[in-house]
Parts: sequence; structure tokens; C-alpha cells
Amino acid sequence: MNVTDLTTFGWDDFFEANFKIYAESGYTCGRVALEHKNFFRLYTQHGEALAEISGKLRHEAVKREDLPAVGDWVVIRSRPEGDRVTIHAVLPRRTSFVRKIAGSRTEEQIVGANIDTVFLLTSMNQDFSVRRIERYLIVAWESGARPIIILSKADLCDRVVDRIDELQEVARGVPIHAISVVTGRGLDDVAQYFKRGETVALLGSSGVGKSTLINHLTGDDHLKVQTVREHDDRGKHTTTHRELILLPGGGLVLDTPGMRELQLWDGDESLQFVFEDIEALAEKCFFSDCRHQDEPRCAVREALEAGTIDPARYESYEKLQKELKYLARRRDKLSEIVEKKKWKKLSRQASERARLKRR
Ligand SMILES: Nc1nc2c(ncn2[C@@H]2O[C@H](COP(=O)(O)OP(=O)(O)OP(=O)(O)O)[C@@H](O)[C@H]2O)c(=O)[nH]1
Ligand SMILES: [Mg+2]
Ligand SMILES: [Zn+2]
Repeated sequence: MNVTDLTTFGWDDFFEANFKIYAESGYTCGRVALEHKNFFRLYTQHGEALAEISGKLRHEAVKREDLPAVGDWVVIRSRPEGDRVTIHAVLPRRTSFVRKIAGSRTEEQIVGANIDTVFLLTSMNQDFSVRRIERYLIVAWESGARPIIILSKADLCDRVVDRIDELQEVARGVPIHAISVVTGRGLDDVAQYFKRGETVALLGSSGVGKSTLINHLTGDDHLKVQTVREHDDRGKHTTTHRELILLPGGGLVLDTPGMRELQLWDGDESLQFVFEDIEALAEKCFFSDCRHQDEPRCAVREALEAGTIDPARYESYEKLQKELKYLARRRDKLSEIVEKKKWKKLSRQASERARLKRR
């Protein structure tokens, strides 16, 4: 059998060190490429494999994040029967891109694990939104991956330079690339981010061209793409699942379904970082707990009146701040519940063991 070096899929010393405790018991490793309803597709040393979660792992998991997500390195053992493998553990994540699930429930979703670089895509036609990019940047910084802003469909826009200027204000040093798969513009520039063993995730609304870019990189049309209806913000959601794809030139890329909303999960520090300009002003307010409403000598209000900060940007900052505060409260409640659940599980297991002993 042709044995592949796991570093092709991003394996390195970090994962090696965390795998040590399993190494002697005959376990091996794989990386989650795709999640189906009841099983996972993995990249392993011996090619692709289908995997199921062991009963023990499923039983012991108290939160969704305890279970494997796309991009995770998992500890596996092959089964004597059939060609499936069993997942016994998830190795610690180096980075994880987490959002709150869509809708009102407070639950996190791991969009991708162990991502090195995240492309935040926004197309240059009707999808273009500086405010959306601000939100994406917070989640990206929070994930631990390096964000890159990609403006797609440059061929459909005659104000490319203006758009880049507009974004530069909020990007705070994050590289911005305008690309087009039609004219080929910028494609060589983005090629630099695809390196052997490194993982790039593509995120953005439906129809911005994520799958099209990947098809261009792989040189085939493995992924389905579809024309978007003009002026229909519901889009069509062509891609329906997340998939980690190995590129012919080395490197891995994660295609994701378009997100209608990217809700924050956590990110106080990232908010401060993304809105450093406003945070710096707030420090100059006379009152240290200034709410920037009607307090005297408020540097933020002064800047807003003088026009040195964009009111729309300030509004977005306030909105995101509120969202994070609300989430922090919900999460506190949630962790209390999880803690209780964990105790219940543990004590149930203990009494079960005691019962078996007595028999
Ligand atoms: N003009 C132009 N069209 C593009 C470009 N890139 C992608 N498209 C078109 O945009 C449409 C949507 O592309 P997809 O790649 O399916 O978009 P996606 O981001 O994967 O969408 P979801 O899978 O729904 O999230 C297709 O018709 C593409 O041909 C580009 O650079 N220029
Ligand atoms: Mg797609
Ligand atoms: Zn103030």
C-alpha cells in the first residue's frame, strides 16, 4: 500500500506531541475532511477512510466542541471487520473558527479546525459590505488563524480602487486582494497562501465565488458552482457542506457553504483589536466609564461630530459590543448547565461501576 506522509495534510510537532499518549496503544491518526450525518471522511496515511465516533467518545462528550469537526486531527483505530475506522479522540485544536449557530439558540459551531489562513471573501458587486467584513474580522482574529480579505469578481466592478480604499480603513493591516477568475486578476497573488501542509479556509456569503476559486486552484470542476440570481440576497447555497480539499500543488483548502449570517461567539479582545481607532479615542474621554452618550468631554462624541470617525462604523462597533455582552451572559448560564450535566454523567458512571462491582 502507498503510505502517505501525514505532513501532507498538515501534521506537525504540535499534533505529534499531543498524540504521544496514544501512540503506544496501536492508535493512528487521520484528519477530518468531511462530515456526513453519521460518519466522517478522513485523510489517513493509507488514503481516505470512513470513520465513526466510538461509543465512549460520544457518551463522554458534553458539548458539541468535544466531538470532531472538519479540519480536526482525530485518533483512530481500524476495525477488524470492514474498511471503516473508529474515532477514539480529538486532538487539541491549534486554531478553531467558531460562530454561534444561526438562529436564536446559544450554541457554538466549529466552522473549521486547525486553519492557518482564512480568506474572507466578499464580491465586488452587490454583496460588497464593509460592515460584514468587520464582523468577519472579529471571528477570524478570534480563531487564531491569519485573516486575508479577498474581493472577488473584480471584473464586475469599475471602482476596484475605491473599494480597496474603503476596506483599508477597517482592515487595520490585513492584506486585501482583488481577484477575478474571469480575467485572472490577482490569482497569482493569492497563490502564495497555498503551501504544502497549510490549510486555507474560504468564508463568505453564498455566491461570492468560493467554490469557483477552488475549482480554479485544483484545475478541475470537482465542486459544484451555480449562477446566482441578481438582486436576490437569499442566494442559492450551492455548496451544502464543508469539505477539506487537498490541492495538487500541496496545501489544503476548506470550502464552506455561504453564510447568511455570521454570528459572533466570543471575541472581546478581537473587537478591541478590530476597532482599535475607537477604543483609543474612548481612552481620552473624561470619564473612564464614559458611555459616549451625554457625558461631558466625551472624545468619541467629539470625533463623531467632527467627522473623524464614520458614524456607520461607530454604530457597527456598538452593535457588536452589545452582541458580545449578551452572548457572554448566555454563555455563563450555559457553562453552569454543562457543568451540572458533566457531574450528572460522572456520578451516573460511578454508581454504574459500583453496581457492577456488587454483582
Ligand atoms: N464574473 C465573475 N463571476 C464569478 C467569479 N467567480 C465566481 N463567479 C460566478 O459566481 C457564481 C457563484 O459562484 P460559486 O463559486 O458557486 O459561489 P460560492 O461562494 O461557492 O457559493 P455557495 O456555495 O452558495 O456558498 C458562479 O456563477 C460563478 O461562475 C468572477 O471572478 N467573476
Ligand atoms: Mg460553493
Ligand atoms: Zn466618551
